[in-house]
Amino acid sequence: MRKNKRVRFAIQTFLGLMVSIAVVQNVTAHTVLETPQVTELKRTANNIVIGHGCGESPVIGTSIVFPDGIDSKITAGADPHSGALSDFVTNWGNLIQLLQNRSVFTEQDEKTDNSGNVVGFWSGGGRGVAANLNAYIPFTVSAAVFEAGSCAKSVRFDVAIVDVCQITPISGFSDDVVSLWTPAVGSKYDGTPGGHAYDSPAFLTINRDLENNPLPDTCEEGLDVFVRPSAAQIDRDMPIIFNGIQVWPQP
Ligand SMILES: [Cu+2]
Repeated sequence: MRKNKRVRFAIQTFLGLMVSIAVVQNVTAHTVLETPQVTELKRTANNIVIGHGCGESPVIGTSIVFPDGIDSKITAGADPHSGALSDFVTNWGNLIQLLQNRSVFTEQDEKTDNSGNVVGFWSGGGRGVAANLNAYIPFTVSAAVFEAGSCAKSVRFDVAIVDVCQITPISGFSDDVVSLWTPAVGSKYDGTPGGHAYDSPAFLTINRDLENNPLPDTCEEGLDVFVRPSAAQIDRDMPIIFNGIQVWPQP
């Protein structure tokens, strides 16, 4: 009798443990895009999905940078591509638009380059996102157009995202302070190998509309193209500027 009770207790404890492991796995999903694959020639609504806090700390802001396509690192198939992104996508630049939504954070704005093209956005302030919950930061991607004569069948952009849990200078970064969902390209926001989010950017893949914009006959399989932001661009565009003042990271 006693032994039976002990066995039952052990089984219950084990099941309880399994449930809590399952829950933990659920909430540790990385920060990603809600819709990582979109189709050429279509405007799409999307969300940055904040996956979890920095350890136990709530997220108080997030900063997002898309490759500008100007000094980005482009790979076509397995080969580095030294030409322009417009060899594959003719209208990249200003396809991203932030949608206003104060339900997660109280402040938000777009980031633009010298030509006024949107290269990213940020959102922050207010009570923040509880460490165990997810949150959506909505934005749209306007219709991309693939170069008709190119062999590109998809173009994947690395999206650099930093979830901020505590405002510090870059020298104060750690897994309890920020989650660095950035490509490791040598920027100040790379983080350290072995860090929780190291070299785990979010991805936005635009697939060619093969019906309306078929591959030229000479292309055979078609090419997958990859676009990573440069270190210089991430360093320039990642900081959050609010009313003309850099509020994160602390200068
Ligand atoms: Cu994670």
